Amino acid sequence: MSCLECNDKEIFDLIKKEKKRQKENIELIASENFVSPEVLEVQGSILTNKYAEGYPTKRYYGGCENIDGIESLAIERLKKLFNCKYANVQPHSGSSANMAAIRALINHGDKILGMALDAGGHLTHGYRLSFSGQDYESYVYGVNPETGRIDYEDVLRIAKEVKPQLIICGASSYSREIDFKKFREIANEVGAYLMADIAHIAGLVASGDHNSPVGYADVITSTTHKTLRGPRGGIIMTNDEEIAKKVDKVLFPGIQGGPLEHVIGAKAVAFKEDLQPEYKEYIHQVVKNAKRMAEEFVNLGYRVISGGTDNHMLVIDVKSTTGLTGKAVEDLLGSINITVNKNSIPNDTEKPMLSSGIRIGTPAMTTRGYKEEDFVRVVHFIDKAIKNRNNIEVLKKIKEEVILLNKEVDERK
Ligand code: DSN
Repeated sequence: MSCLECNDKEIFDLIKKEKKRQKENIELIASENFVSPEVLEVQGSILTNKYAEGYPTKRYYGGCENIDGIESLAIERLKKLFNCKYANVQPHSGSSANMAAIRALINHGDKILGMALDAGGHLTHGYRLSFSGQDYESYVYGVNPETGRIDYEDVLRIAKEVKPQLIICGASSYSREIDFKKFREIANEVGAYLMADIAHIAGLVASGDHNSPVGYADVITSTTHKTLRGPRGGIIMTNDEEIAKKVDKVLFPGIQGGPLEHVIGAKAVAFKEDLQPEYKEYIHQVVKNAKRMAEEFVNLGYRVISGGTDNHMLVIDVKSTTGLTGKAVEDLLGSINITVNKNSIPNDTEKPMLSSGIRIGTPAMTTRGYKEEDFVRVVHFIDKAIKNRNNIEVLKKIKEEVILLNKEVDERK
C-alpha cells in the first residue's frame, strides 16, 4: 500500500494545493489542458521502471517485449491520426523534437528562416538564446502590422534574400490559419526544406479544423500535451523514408538516451482518445469558444491581434487598450483565479518579461465543459477586473464568481 501523505507530506501537500488551484481557477493558458484519468494512470504506471534505448525490436536492453508493443501502438495510432507514413514518439518535449528535426534536415551553421518570437513564433524557431539561434544562422519573418496576419509575399521576399536551407512554419501565439501549401511553394522557390511545428494546432489538424501540413512539410513536429490533450512530450512525423531514418538516428543516440516509456504509453492512450468522434466535437467546441471570446473582447473595445481568431487562442494588446502591461494584467487576473500568460505582440516595445499583450486559449476550459456563454462570462470577469483593478472589494467578488462558475459547470456535466 502506498501512502504519499505518510511518506512525503511536503510533496503530498503541494499536489493537494495544486489540485485545488486547478479546480478553482479558470485556466486560460493556450498551451495547457486537462488529461483523462487513463492518461494519468499510464503516465504514473510501472512503465517508468524500464530502460529501452533504441526503437521497437531494436533495443539495447533485454526485456523490452511489452515496451515494444506499447511504443508500436503509439506510432501506429499517431500515423492514423495525422495520416502520415513515419512517426517518432520518443521526443521528451517539443523543443527536443524540433532540435532533432532541424538536425536531421540541415547542417550546423546553415541558415534557417522562422517566425519572429514577438510575431508568435517559438524559441526553437531561431531565437538567439535557443540552440536554434546559436547553432544556425537564423532569420525571421513577422506578420503584417495592419492585419496581424502572415504576409506570404513578404515571407517569399525574405526567403529570396536570405536563401535559407530550412523554413520553419508554425507558431506559439498566432491565431490565424497557417497556409502550409503556400509555405511549401515558398520553400520550393528557394530550394529550402520546410518544417511545420504544429504544437499548438495539432488537435485542430487532427480534427480537420485546420488544414494539414502532411504532404507539404518535409517534417512535422508537435507536442502532445496541448490541444492533443495527452501527456507532456513531443512527436516527429514525416512521409519521407530517408528523413524518417535520419530523425530516428538524430534523436537517439544523437540527442536523447532512454525513452520515457510511461509517457509514450500515455501518448498512445491519448492518440486513441483523439481518434474518437467525441474528440472532434471537443475541438470544434474549442474553436467556437475562442471565436466567441474574441468577438466579445472586440465588442468591449479591446484590440485583439488580427481582429479575431481561426483557432484555439487569441492575443490581446492590453497595453493600448488599458495602459497596463501584459505582466500587470497576468498578475491582476491571477489574483481573481483566472490564469493567463503575458505575451509579446507584433513589434512589441515592452521586454518579453513585461510585454504588451496577454494570450488566451480555450482548450483547457472546454475540456472542463465550458461553452460559448460561459466564456462570455469570463470575458466580462476580465474586463470588470481590469476596470476595477484598484477596488479590492470588487476583485474579491469577481474571484467568488469565478469559483462559482467552475462549480456550476462541473455540476452541469
Ligand atoms: N511554452 C509553450 C507555449 O506556451 O506556447 C510553447 O513551448
